[in-house]
Amino acid sequence: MGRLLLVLFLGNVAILEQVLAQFGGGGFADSDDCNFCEDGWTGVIAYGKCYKITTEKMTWWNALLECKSLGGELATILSNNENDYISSVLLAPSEENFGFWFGANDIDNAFNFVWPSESPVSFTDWAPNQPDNHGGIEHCLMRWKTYDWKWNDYQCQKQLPSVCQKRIRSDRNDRERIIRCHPKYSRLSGLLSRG
Ligand SMILES: [Ca+2]
Repeated sequence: MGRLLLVLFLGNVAILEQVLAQFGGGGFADSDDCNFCEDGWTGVIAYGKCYKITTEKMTWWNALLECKSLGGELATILSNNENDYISSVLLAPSEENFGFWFGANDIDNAFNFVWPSESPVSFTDWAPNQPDNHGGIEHCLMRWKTYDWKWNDYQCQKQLPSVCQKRIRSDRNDRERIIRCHPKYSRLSGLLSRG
């Protein structure tokens, strides 16, 4: 039931726009039970994800492996809201990095970008004149500080920091946990109770 409720909860976009609450940061009740993400990961329940910046610079291939070694995957970006959240909250504080790796690539078929799961990339936010496969050797997605963190296809062997993701931890008590941990969202209880 809890999982069903969470699915219903995650499915109501209009309400979810109001609950872009960060987990793992300030404003979260000081209880282990309220940690939807592991230490060092920042979560957004609306996207069902926890994110982690991997500051060590590495190739896209190694970033893919690094995220897997952390129990996650190189991050996907599935909507404009998620795109904005990542740039404004996760990337904006970066002063020294001009780009971050994400999971999309067109290694198999130029200009046909897919996520690591092989699912096609639907939402995009390319920088002007991108993707351009410059020199015929740009096949991995980076978000580019130069262009307000818009997207650029880039050489996979370049060394960049990256963003990993995991699913948020969920269980049958999600509804109660969400309301308890974020009392200001208690108005959601009516919606959540429909399940
Ligand atoms: Ca490019």
